[in-house]
Amino acid sequence: MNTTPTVLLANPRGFCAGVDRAIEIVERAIERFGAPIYVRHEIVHNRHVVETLRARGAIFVEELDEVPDGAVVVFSAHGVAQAIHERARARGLTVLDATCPLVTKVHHEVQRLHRQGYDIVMIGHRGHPEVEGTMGQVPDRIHLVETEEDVARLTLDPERCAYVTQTTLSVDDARHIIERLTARYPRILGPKKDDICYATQNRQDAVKQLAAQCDLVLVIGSPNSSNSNRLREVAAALGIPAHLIEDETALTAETIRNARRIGLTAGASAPEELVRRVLARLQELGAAEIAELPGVAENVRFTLPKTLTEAT
Ligand code: 0CM
Ligand code: SF4
Repeated sequence: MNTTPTVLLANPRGFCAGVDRAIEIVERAIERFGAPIYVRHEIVHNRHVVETLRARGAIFVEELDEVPDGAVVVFSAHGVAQAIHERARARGLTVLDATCPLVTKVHHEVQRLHRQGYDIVMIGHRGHPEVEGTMGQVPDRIHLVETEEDVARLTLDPERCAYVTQTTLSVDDARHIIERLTARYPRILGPKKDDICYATQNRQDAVKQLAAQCDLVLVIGSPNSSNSNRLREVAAALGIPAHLIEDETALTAETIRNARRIGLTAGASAPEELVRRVLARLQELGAAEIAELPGVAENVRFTLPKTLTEAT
């Protein structure tokens, strides 16, 4: 089949307010304190973002023990357990907390529920740093649920239980798990709907619209980015072939063979610069028209930590 594919861009896509803030914290910390600045865990789950900041003087580590005494350390957007805050304090490290305020909000909720004696369910993905950070807000009585099947294995106090969620879950998967939970524990407390953030919700809505009009969907994002993986899954669940790609180098003529309408979106941690590079590559491979879908405007902005905004 000889076709000239067109490209449709999802809207919104790419950076969210929490990612903007986290990157700015690292950039400003380097300006204010000088390199090197230590960052515990990838500031956001994107290889390009990490490499760019590394070139400017950020040193990425997985454990606080790797941060030397007297250094400045930034905590990633995904948040950290209380034990890590305490260890940093005990060592006298200068901490800049880049945890997304929407993740911090869930941390506070978990602490409050624990103080009030609730058994807490955390709906999320095992091993993800946000899940470790949120569950690590309290010493006990918090249980991870990853799937609908996990709900059957819970033994909660039916009169005093509550749930919170990871911020980057699939909206549809989370709803199904919450339905199971409320069927088993009718008195369970929870947020109005879930703790999925506005950016995750909007990007999933946008990729659904996109997939409905395309025969191939490309999602720009790194393999460890939860929200980016969910975008690919949402498109695939609608029966549209969908690929998660790090950047334009993943694309060959084979990837887009027979596609007439290619949908393109980007996870919350993927820079718009990569969207431009992928578009340029698609044009090299023969794509013609490029159009952007209409979408909701996002006006969310978060303030920076005071240490970085106060005059020296
Ligand atoms: O949580 P996730 O893996 O999607 O993280 P990310 O760094 O890709 O996206 C932004 C965030 C947060 C918290
Ligand atoms: Fe915050 Fe949502 Fe962005 Fe994560 S994806 S950093 S929770 S706004």
